[in-house]
Amino acid sequence: MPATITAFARSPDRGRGLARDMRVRWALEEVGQPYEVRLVSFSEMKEPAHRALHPFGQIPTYEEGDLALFESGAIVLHIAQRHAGLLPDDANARARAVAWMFAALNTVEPPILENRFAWMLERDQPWYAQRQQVLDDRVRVRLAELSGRLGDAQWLDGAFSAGDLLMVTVLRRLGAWPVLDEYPNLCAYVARAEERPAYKRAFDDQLAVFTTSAPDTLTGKGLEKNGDSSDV
Ligand code: GTB
Repeated sequence: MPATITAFARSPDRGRGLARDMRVRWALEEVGQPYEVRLVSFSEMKEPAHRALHPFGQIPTYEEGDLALFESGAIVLHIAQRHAGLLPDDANARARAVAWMFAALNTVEPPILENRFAWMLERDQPWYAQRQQVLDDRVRVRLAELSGRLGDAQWLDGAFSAGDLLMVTVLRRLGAWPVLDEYPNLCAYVARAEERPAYKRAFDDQLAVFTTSAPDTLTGKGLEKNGDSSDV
């Protein structure tokens, strides 16, 4: 039986691959595992049936036989541990790849999300300009550090790994803010990842959900108009 994941029935990002099911789809494509997708609405996510899978009432979830998982990082790690292609065989290299997974989610993603949340939810506030400076600086510090570490390499530590997969999804959360342009090697890193056939398949599949779903009342501002202010 293929694994089943959950994704937004109507993603607020309009299929730009920013919702976290994209990480799981991409990982499954990288390791060549088939999967099924159960689409859930915002209200269904908060129902007991979904909360039994995900205590916080979110997507993505992952079901495989008796196993039910939540948290995109844990799901990607599980896939990478079960199937070849996302973690090196060498024990030390494997440990370093896992360190990059944690770095993506614990060190690089938080300042990016804080910045993007503030822009989305607080940019009309009189104090926003001052706060924005601090938040922008925090992101630039991390990007500069990451850029310095990546240097001229293709990937963060040798071959492409689950660490790169998560890092690229995190960097893509910068969205329309062109700050990444200040770090040409990071731009090239993201572009290189987006060229991977597995990435393209995952992206196309999540985009197809949006393009084939019925129009709704979303506005150009996105999540805050759609009842999902908990995370973007
Ligand atoms: N830490 C968890 C994980 O990594 O799995 C976080 C999961 C999470 O935030 N899920 C979001 C969700 O279910 C969707 S991905 N939100 C609904 C809710 O909380 O009620 C976050 C997301 C949403 C939208 C965009 N976007 O529009 O660009 C990007 C990312």
